[in-house]
Amino acid sequence: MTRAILLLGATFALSFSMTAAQAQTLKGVKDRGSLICGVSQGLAGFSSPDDKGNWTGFDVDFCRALAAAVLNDATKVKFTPLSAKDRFEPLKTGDIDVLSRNTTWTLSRDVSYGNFAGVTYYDGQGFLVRKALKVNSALELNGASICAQTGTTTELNLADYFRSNNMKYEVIAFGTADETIKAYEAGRCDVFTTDVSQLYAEKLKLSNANDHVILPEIISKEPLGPMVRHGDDQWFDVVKWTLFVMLNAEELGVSSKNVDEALKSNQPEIRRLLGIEGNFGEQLGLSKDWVVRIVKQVGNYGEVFERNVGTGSKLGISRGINRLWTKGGIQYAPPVR
Ligand SMILES: N[C@@H](CCC(=O)N[C@@H](CS)C(=O)NCC(=O)O)C(=O)O
Repeated sequence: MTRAILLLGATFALSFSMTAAQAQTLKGVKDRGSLICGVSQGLAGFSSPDDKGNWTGFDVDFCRALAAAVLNDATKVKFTPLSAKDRFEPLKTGDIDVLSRNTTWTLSRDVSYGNFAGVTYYDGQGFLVRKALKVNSALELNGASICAQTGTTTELNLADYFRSNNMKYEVIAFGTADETIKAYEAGRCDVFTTDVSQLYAEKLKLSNANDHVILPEIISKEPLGPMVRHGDDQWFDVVKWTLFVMLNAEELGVSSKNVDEALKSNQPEIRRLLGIEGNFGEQLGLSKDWVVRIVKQVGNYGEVFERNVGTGSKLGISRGINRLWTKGGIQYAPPVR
């Protein structure tokens, strides 16, 4: 009897300390004074370093928004470049606080590697070919050789698409985006395939980008979003709501340019979003003005999209389905209440 109680107590203590140890990411980031963010090894518009090691991009800005929210300083981020294949392990081991690396939300990743905090970019897989190949549709690719990257959903979708259309293909897979696009440019394969946003990014590396064309077919759903470790709900909430408030800020017309003006607004939704009313920041373990910090230092969702990948950027991608639900798109965030 006594032994059973002792055993029960020990089990309880162990499971309690494990929960406590796992639910420490927010505290860890605050104590460290910086956020460790897993990104790609270099993908224009999403996460790429310049010669001086300054990172920019859509996924980078999401990490900067998190740092603005938690540390009141968007520059306090250490970026860890990760290949597609090796991106999940550092999240599990605690080497990174968040994975913000054009990662598709799938069932098996959600179960095996961590929680997806939302969808920052709704994407889909496409194909890039040389115009000289005189192909107008992916359905004309029977027998093609195709360059793709290892450890991605890309490889899996490719197999599905060719099988369901009774077509043959040969895949040539590489470990990095650079190797893959270089192999395509060198003529080692007829086709380059990845998420369409990444086709736009990688196309910039080709010496004669105009000699290549993106085919019209989108063969998969690639909802891209940031990931956190399993078992830390507090941090999961912080990351999730950082995305939601960036979307809500855009929806309510609050941007980096007018946020000071918006602080004087008498619109209840804006007042709650900006922490003038309620204690929403505090509920997350942050400060009252956490959203003001994000919007001032990084911008709302629309500003981040346009700056990094939008029609005015080098990539020149139109918002498409990533428009807000109020503008005909599918980006929709729950309310701050
Ligand atoms: N969204 C897909 C593909 C992600 C992916 O890794 N794409 C490559 C193709 S361009 C990439 O980003 N490479 C950059 C790198 O390896 O650093 C996934 O989650 O599996």
